Amino acid sequence: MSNTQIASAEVLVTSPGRNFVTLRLHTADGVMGLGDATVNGRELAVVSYLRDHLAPLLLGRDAHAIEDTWQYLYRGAYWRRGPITMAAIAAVDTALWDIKAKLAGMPLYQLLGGRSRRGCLAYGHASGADLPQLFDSVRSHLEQGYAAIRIQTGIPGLDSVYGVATSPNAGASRYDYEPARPTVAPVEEQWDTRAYLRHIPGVFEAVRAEFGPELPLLHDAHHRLTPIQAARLGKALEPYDLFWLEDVTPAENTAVLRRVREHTTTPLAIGEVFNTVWDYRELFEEQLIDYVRSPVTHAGGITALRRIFDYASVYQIKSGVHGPTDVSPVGLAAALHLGVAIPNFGIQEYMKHSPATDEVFRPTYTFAGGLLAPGDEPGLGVDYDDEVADAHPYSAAYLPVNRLKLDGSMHDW
Ligand code: EZ4
Ligand code: CO
Repeated sequence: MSNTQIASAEVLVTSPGRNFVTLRLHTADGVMGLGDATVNGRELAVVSYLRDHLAPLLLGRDAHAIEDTWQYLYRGAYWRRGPITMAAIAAVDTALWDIKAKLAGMPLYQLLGGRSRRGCLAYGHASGADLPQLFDSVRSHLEQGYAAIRIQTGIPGLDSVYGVATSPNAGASRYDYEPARPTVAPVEEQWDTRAYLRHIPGVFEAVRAEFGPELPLLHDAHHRLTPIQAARLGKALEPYDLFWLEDVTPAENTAVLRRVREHTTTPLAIGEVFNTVWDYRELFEEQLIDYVRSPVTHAGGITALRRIFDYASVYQIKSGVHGPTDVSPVGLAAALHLGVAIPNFGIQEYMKHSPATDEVFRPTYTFAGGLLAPGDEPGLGVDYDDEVADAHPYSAAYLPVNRLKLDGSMHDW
């Protein structure tokens, strides 16, 4: 009998261009598992939760008991849900699945039911301050092999807008590459909803005219609209056949999506800031959305996200997992193992990590023919190089905040 007791739990922080929080577990026999616990802009809160509160509880537990450990940490906290708690539980759960798959000698997707598809259709982020820059960015994504593309553009009258590269040729320092900035306080951006609503339909009309009807196109409204504004945008974009319109309204009040749904057949995606299946209950049962945005990292791990996807499948709702750079290669690998296995896979966001990040985590997933596929070695197929990681110490960074251009009021970013 091998000794599968958890013998060590280390909380690792590295910043190869951006911050990542990683949990590394070892069994007594030396089998290693990794979990991603990165919460963008609030990283050290999860470090403390894991290091001060969960790590001591894990030592001596059987690494095989994944479900029991999940329930122990979730019910045992008493304080349920919340991004910090659920990211910490996600890291433990993911690391335990990594260990179990290594002990089984199989890539993780085999334990999740086996392969259902060759790979996960991935979408990339094209952006431009104006149409010529946007078209260049779309072309460059097509050349890189993307078969689905998110479109974000500058808005006339606004200096900078979510998701748009400030300098399209700036490589790894591009704004759409990394929205968090290493500043002591959040950068303040300006917003004007009327200008945005006037501008966006024309952008999609131009993109369709240039690139044709076939290419799947997506757009992220990033929680900025009221229900009736969101309904208007969804309706205005119908002629351009979007794959989805994301986060049209702030995520707390999911019931407002009834109003949006009444007015438009543009598919809706939401959930990158959700933490649990409970956030989705009303959305699923009333069929108010088409895609689930939760990543493994922020929704309590593989155990919890798989349960969310199964529930979604009852309503023909599909996965559309969040894949920005702040979900680490560990979190992305976990999503890909789930993505190739589940019956209701939809699409996977793929923002690509920096070369420095991939040197730390050495992911074995591949991107070819528009599809992302998990590696075939036992476990998640991700590693952690301490020497490279330690050369990139934590550095405080924040996501921007938004103020209305009109009068400086705080708005949703
Ligand atoms: O703003 O990951 O769809 N992608 C997004 C991201 C989020 C960041 C927040 O950490 O909305 O760019
Ligand atoms: Co988003």
